[in-house]
Amino acid sequence: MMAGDGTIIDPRDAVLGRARVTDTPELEAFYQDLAAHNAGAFWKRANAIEPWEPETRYRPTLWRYADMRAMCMRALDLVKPEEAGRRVVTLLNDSDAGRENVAVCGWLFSGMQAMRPGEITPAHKHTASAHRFIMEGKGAYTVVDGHHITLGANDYVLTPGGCWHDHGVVADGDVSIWQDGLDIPLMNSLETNFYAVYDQPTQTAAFPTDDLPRTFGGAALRPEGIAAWEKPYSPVMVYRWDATRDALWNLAKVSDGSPFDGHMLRYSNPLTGGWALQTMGAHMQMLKGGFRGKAHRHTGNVVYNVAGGRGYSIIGGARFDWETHDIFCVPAWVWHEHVNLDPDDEAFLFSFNDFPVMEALGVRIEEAYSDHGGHQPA
Ligand code: 1HN
Repeated sequence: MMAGDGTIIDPRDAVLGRARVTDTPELEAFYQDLAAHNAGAFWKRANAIEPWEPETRYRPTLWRYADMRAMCMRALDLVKPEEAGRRVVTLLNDSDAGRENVAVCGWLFSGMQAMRPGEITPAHKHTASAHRFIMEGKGAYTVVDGHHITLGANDYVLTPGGCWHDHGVVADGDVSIWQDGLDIPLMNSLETNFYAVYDQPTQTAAFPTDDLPRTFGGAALRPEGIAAWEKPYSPVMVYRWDATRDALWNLAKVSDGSPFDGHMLRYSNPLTGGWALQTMGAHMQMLKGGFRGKAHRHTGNVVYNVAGGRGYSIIGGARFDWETHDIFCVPAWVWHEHVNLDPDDEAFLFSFNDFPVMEALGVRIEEAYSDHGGHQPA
């Protein structure tokens, strides 16, 4: 329903407890006087700022790898990483909010970073946390607070907020493309983002190569006799694809998984079982051949990267077909369900999210879709 002044009226607002004031000439004059005093009548805006349920300003959006890979290749020719700082093609949510906030979805930033063999991105740090999913390439590495970490396709790697980091690809490697995820929109909304550049172009490794994943990456095996890890993020730093896939296969041998997500593993901090970073979480999920998930919705935003396979997701009632390395997002409180189109082979979906923020604030809420046998009308 539309009021005379163009505001949307929800019929549910015609109840005691909701704002339903009829404006009069005296009230209009009052509103003008309030405005002149940097004040307003709460009841004019109460229903808009207290929606009955979350109303996202973001839209489900899909980026095809075939297109975006070509854009990365063009960026390779057009700018040097030293000039660009980071040669990143930003993924902008298809909404005014996405373009304004430079957000892929909600509190999350994402981009695709491309690097040639022999290139480096200069060392820097920021309050915002980053994590990355390696889409293709050989010989890529990152250095995080002096820890040199080698990277391969489908690995997931952390750059926690406040850590110095620089990246590169070794001279005899391949062009590497990875997806970056950052909590930049959150940090900027909280007005907490600081940035600094390192006094050298790159860090000198201060520890043996891959020391953190080799020390802490033993799944249930926890090292004794070494200094306690006091930091608020996971010490594993990089989660290898082979181990992740094997863990999913093992899980599928003994469990049916979730009706919504199939078999799904959290990239966790092994010391706490919680999320690897304080502000962003990540998962790898496996949809078995022919899997057809049920629909649900939840608070928090999720950005997916198809690690392998072919299928589609119905998000807010619209179908998005995907294949390997396509990226798509599910905004907060939007119904979604996933389907693997291959009857025989698994599909793998990497995803990252802002669930740790939702949990820390006590607002992680989920609901299953109950109509039509749990599926959105197509
Ligand atoms: C950043 O530090 C990197 O270090 C990539 O690779 C993308 C996007 C926004 C802000 C910082 C990187 C980024 C970023």
